[in-house]
Amino acid sequence: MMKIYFAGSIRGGREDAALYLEIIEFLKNYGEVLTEHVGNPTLTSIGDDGPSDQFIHNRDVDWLQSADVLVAEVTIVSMGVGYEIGRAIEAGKKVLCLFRQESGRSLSAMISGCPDLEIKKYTTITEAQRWVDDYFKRYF
Ligand code: 6K6
Repeated sequence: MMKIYFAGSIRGGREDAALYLEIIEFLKNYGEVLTEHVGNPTLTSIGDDGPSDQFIHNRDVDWLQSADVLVAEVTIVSMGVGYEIGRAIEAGKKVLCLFRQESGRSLSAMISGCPDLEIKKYTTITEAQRWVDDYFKRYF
């Protein structure tokens, strides 16, 4: 079964957490999602009651290395998501970035200017699902 690493902001801000959950649920149609916690609505951006940061980092990098594909929701700016994208690309993983157009934000040039990933802009969750479906049909 395909392994999917979903990335979304945690300490960068949890405003889109409900959206992450919907994307994760949809991704489960295509494989195993290694990072379900990213969509957990009770997870706040404070997060000082879990494992150590070193544990989180090492575990997440291991998961990323075992994944076939990284799907990242990149609307909310997150250092962790940016870092995961960079490491996934270096490891030769497929990377799909989803960006919410109506946010009024503009993506970092280090993401929008990267030739090794695909960025899809969307407004509704249905549109995001269509991009995911299109991507997985093309590559897997
Ligand atoms: C920390 C804060 C709140 O909850 C926690 C527990 N932390 C994490 N658990 C699992 N993955 C994490 C955690 N913190 C960051 N990540 C990874 O980095 C996830 O895979 C996300 O895609 C990304 C979010 O990074 P930040 O910089 O927005 O936290």
